Order: sequence, then structure tokens, then C-alpha cells
Amino acid sequence: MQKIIDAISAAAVKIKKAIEFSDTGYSEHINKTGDTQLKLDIASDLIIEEEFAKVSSIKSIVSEEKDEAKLLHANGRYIVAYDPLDGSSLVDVNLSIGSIFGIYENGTNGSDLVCAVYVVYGPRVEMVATDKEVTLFRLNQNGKFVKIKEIKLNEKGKLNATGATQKGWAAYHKKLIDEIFAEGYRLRYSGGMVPDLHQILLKGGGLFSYPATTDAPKGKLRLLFEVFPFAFVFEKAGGAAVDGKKRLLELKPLHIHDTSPCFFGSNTEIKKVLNEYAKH
Ligand code: P6P
Repeated sequence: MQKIIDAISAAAVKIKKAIEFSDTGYSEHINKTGDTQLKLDIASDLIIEEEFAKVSSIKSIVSEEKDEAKLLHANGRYIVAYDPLDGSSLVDVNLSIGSIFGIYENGTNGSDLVCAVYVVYGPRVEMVATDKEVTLFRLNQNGKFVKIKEIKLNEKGKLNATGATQKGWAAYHKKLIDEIFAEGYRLRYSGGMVPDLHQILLKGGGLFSYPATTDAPKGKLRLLFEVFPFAFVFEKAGGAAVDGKKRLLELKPLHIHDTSPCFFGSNTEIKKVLNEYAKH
């Protein structure tokens, strides 16, 4: 497992340079999710694949930027699913973005996840790696990630990150969100899942929601390389992660690009979600 985390660290240093200095224009390619790929998406995917190809314990990789899974080492133990550069379209407005990794064993159901890692490319580059603990690392001036602290969520937070187009929200979802704001929660939403969730984790808690909407009844965020890794992180940090009805990590995707409505947060806020959604 450490060799995979070391490979992610090496890739992150190269991706940071690509973000700062390479072409942020669009390619002519469209990925499986229907997004037009930025040249940066493709470059980041290749950087990660190159680093993972050196790690013999990785059997296969699943990338948001690849239509199908790719075999790396037939005798490998782990499947690594990743979003090489989530929120990459935010680079044009100089906002933070991230890379997300789920490390699976024996399959790619939520219950097969054994480790989750994400990297935030912001004013500083930080990495969170989670097996038993949730540990924060920061890139230092020598290009090395150094451990900063363990992350723990409070039972109740103050931040509310409300995803998806509000026009498409169900009336009961809008009622839930309005009630949370009426309690004094503050809106914190950049459109980048990685920095938005990182902020909730580091600021003690709250709620991030990306619900089903009229135009995306199965939600937008992808299970294998966005939703499951963050569900793993939030549960290990003492919080919870649900699809509105049950734990996200109980889900069994039928396809590697499947999506799900998702809620990540402190226990108090997730209980509010479950209570409201149980009525519908
Ligand atoms: P919306 C970025 O494209 C992304 O996949 C996530 O990082 C982010 O949380 C979400 O989409 C934002 O979607 O519909 O709120 O713009």
C-alpha cells in the first residue's frame, strides 16, 4: 500500500507543475461521462498511469478519463480507481482542484475499498491518506509530503456545501437545505468536490450534498473514483456518508462509471438528511 501512496505523491508533484505551466485548453476528446477532456485531464491521467505502472501490486486501474479498466500487472493485488484531475475546468479561474484515488481489493464495490487518498492543488498542495486513520500531509519546499496531523470531524459542524442546479432539486431537498441554513450554517461551495470536502473536514464538519435532480436522477458524482473514496474518508474521520437512504459504501455499482446521489458530513447533519429522505 505504501508504494501506491508513494506513487501518488510522485504523480502529484508532476501534476502540480502541469497545472501551473501547461496548456489548459480543451482537447477534441469526450470521456465516458460526456465531459470534453481538457489537455490537462489527459496529461494528469498519463502522469498517474506512468507512476502506477511501476508498482507491481497494482493489478488494474480505472480512470475517469478511460472508457474501460486497464490491466497493469496480472499478479497484482489491488485495483486503483481514480479521478486524475477533478474539477479541472476550475483551473481557468484559478480555483483549487484535486485528484482522488480509491484502492480496492477483490472487487470494486464500496465494501472492497481498503484505502482512500486525495490530493488538493491549492495555495498549498496537500494530501489526505486514509486506511485506519485520516492523515493530512503537506508538500514541503523539497518536494516531499510531510505529515501534519490526523483529521477528526466534530459531531456537528457549521458549513453547508450545496451541490447541483437548485432548479432541479426535489422540493423536500430544498426544504432540508433551507432548514440547515436557517440554523445559521454558512454556504461554502466552489464547484470543486475535493476542496469543498477538504474544507468541511478541516473546519470541523458540516454537510456536502450532491442530490438526485430532475436532470440527473442518479446524481452526477462517480461512485468508484469520487463518491466511495470520500465516503471512506468521512466515515474514518468519525462522520457519515449516505445516498439519502443508506451508507454509500454498501452500494454495488454495475458499471465503472456509475454515479449516485451523495451526502457527506458530520453525524448530526447526516441524521437530518436520513430523517427527511425517509419521508419520500
Ligand atoms: P455542479 C466537478 O466537475 C465535479 O465533478 C465535482 O468536483 C463538483 O462537486 C461537481 O462536479 C460540481 O457540479 O453541477 O455543482 O457544477
